[in-house]
Amino acid sequence: MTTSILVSIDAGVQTITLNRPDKLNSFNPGMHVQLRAALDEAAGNAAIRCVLLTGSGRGFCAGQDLSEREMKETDTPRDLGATIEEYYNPLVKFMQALPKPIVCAVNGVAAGAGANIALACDIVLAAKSASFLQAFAKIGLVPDSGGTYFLPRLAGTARAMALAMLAEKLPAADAERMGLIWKAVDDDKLMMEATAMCKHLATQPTRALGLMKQAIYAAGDNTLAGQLDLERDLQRKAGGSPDYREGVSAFLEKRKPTFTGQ
Ligand code: T3D
Repeated sequence: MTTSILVSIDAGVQTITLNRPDKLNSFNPGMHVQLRAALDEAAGNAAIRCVLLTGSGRGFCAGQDLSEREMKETDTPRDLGATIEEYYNPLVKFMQALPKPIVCAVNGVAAGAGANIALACDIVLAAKSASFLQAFAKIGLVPDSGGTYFLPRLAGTARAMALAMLAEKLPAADAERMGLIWKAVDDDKLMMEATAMCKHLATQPTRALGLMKQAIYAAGDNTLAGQLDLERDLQRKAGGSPDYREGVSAFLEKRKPTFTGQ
């Protein structure tokens, strides 16, 4: 059986590769289910301390598989809200709530929901030849999978609006310049850099990294006072962790800390 998702685990890093290259790794229900199962494993397995998401072949992900959306004029329109509710929204929510870092290595075009799922990752690296495309306007849809949330927050309303309405390919270097992603890197360095970053993250205080996600993602919706309260509460949790104890001991003993992720 061909699998839509390839999964491997090494040195605390779970690598998830979207694997429908003939369709630019676009989503069908099987790929959704397999991706979710891999992320469930990341959540439940303490040995996984970082997730790396990438795509096989020349694309990262072209969003929804449109070959499953062909319609005759007489067909009753499909309820797209139902697929969003069943698959895309739970995926984005789960990724953001996962208390471990998710790094995305965008190896080629990221279009439609594929672009926004990349933006939902915590740190995004992209090959210089990769691009981001809010393809929705081309087919009469609106950005989903968090696009209308992430784009204005990351790049500002003016850019979000033009990216959504014009549906032009945004090269990776421009995405970096606009602050949509962390870094555009040479194509032949992408996987090396992404893997090295993930291996490093997998040695870091995982619990604290998870709490950082919680704080930073809450910031967009909080007042300063609310955010300060949240930071106090999260610092209380981090301060009770074995990794905090280890970090302070290592500093005082002038040695490298060995974090367990607890
Ligand atoms: O429906 C719901 O449940 C609601 C949820 C919606 C979420 C969404 O993501 S809606 C947006 C869907 N995605 C798109 O509209 C993007 C469609 N694809 C493209 O615009 C282009 O393929 C790209 C700009 C991404 C890449 O262009 P290019 O020229 O590099 O490649 P290509 O030749 O167009 O594509 C290569 C192959 O992949 C091709 O197949 P072929 O002709 O070689 O057999 C193409 O049909 C296939 N492919 C690309 N994207 C999709 C796809 N097949 C199915 N679905 C796709 N989304």
